[in-house]
Amino acid sequence: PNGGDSGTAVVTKTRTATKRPNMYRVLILNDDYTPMEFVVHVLMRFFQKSQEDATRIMLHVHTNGVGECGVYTYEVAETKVTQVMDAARKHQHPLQCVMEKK
Ligand code: TYC
Repeated sequence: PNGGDSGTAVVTKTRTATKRPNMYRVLILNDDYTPMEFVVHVLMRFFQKSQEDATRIMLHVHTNGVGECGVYTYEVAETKVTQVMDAARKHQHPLQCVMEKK
């Protein structure tokens, strides 16, 4: 009657891509030599922090040894780390910046 079709249908459901990307924390580390003003400048320039937030983060790192600059996708975090390390090297400061998976 229906041309030999056994009646089995293939149903394909599409699913909206909602997978969240892996996120990475960008951290700066304390050292004894990098000037406080340079760290504040870096936080304002590369992490869009206000003067007040930048100062708060810098003092947190100065006191605790490490602090968070922001959380980004892999490529953005990698770019931020490179920008900070390049600026530090250019000014001959030992400031260290790293990223870690959240
Ligand atoms: N400890 C530095 C000083 O006393 C200031 C400093 C703060 C350096 C934060 C690095 O990530 C840093 N000049």
